[in-house]
Amino acid sequence: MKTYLVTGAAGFIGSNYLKYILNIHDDIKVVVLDALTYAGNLGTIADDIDNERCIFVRGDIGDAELVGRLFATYRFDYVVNFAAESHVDRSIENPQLFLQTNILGTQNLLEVARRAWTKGKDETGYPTWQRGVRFHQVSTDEVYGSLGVEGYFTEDTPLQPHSPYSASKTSADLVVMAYRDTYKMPVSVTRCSNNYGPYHFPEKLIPLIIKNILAGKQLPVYGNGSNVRDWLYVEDHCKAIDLVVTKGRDGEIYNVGGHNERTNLQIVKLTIATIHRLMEEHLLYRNMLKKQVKNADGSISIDWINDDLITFVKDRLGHDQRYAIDPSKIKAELGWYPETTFEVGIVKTIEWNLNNQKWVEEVTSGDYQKYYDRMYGNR
Ligand code: NAD
Ligand code: TDX
Repeated sequence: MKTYLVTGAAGFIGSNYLKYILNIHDDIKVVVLDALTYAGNLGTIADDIDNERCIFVRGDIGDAELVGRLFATYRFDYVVNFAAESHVDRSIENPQLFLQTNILGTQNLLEVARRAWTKGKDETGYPTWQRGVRFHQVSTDEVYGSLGVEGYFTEDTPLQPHSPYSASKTSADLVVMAYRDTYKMPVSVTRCSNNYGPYHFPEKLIPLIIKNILAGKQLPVYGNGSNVRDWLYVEDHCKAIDLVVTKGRDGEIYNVGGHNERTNLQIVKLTIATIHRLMEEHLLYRNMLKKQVKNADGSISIDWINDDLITFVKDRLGHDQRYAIDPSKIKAELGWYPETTFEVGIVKTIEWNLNNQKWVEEVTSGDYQKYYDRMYGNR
């Protein structure tokens, strides 16, 4: 049986990963460590935690005493580090928090793991490591900077981050690789493109657009909407991380990408058109619209769901123009490929949002913080 420390699993990708591994592996035990920042929602994983297979601990990845105690109690085989400040726009407003969490928090996890997993030294002075352990860092394609109209990021592309967020993630990657090179620590890193899917916090483009369309609000597109992102359905990302953690080679970096490049304007227009089509096809969904406009005959109008909702707003500072991943390495070594096409993934994502509007409202209203107090008091 393998024991995991999964950090940041009350957030978007971490919660999807937690559900994924609990579903596909029978013989694992997971401890979730999450600080429950504005982006962490305990309600998302309420059905998965507090049982013999999965335990939730509220805390900071930068807390050496706490992480040390967890290692001593649970003797982890794997650390999978999702915990981070993840929003580029927020990093422009408050860079320091990103450096604190993303760099120093990661280093703290590495250091506690190093102390717990090493026994002695070999004849050359390098530490000897407990067998079968692995520190996995969840990283991002943003570490590579920005592409022009052509080309792809490979694992060998030089690191050239631009935002405080991507600079902090790059620094964390470098610290992980420093532990590999200096101590021969068994580590792995995945660098992934933009994810979308269930439990995506509606400050990010796709869930924000869906939320605003359902409410009949304007859709803010930065600049002229020509920036390109490579969108990946979150479950495909979770599958890639699981493969790398369990079967990937020690010390390796793997790029994970959707082969799905779109401009932001294309994404917004496709989301509008898809919601319009779903509304046309399902009366049930029309009834779920927050903005209700009636036709003369009393039926619900959806004519207003069109591109006129788009509004071009001031561009993001230092806005990277294009990201695109070459995932050949993970395909060749581990057989991974993005299984969910964007056309299928966006319908799943919209339907999930329609069916989980209470979740969306709770995470944006801050009510979810009350959930923790209700569930756990001041533990
Ligand atoms: P998220 O913002 O939805 O979730 C982050 C989680 O980390 C939250 O639950 C939050 O409470 C927790 N957290 C924050 N600071 C913490 C701390 N100091 N200690 C413990 N927990 C803390 O993020 P996400 O979108 O799920 O991203 C997860 C990881 O994947 C991040 O490392 C991010 O850089 C990376 N990533 C994200 C994307 C994407 O498209 N969202 C793409 C590539 C890589
Ligand atoms: O309202 C918006 N309007 C808009 O045009 C928002 C929120 C975003 N955008 C643009 C900016 C980007 O070009 O859409 C694109 C996507 O923006 P985000 O959803 O904020 O994602 P991005 O900045 O690309 O970063 C995401 O992918 C890489 C994640 O948030 C990161 O954590 C991950 O590392």
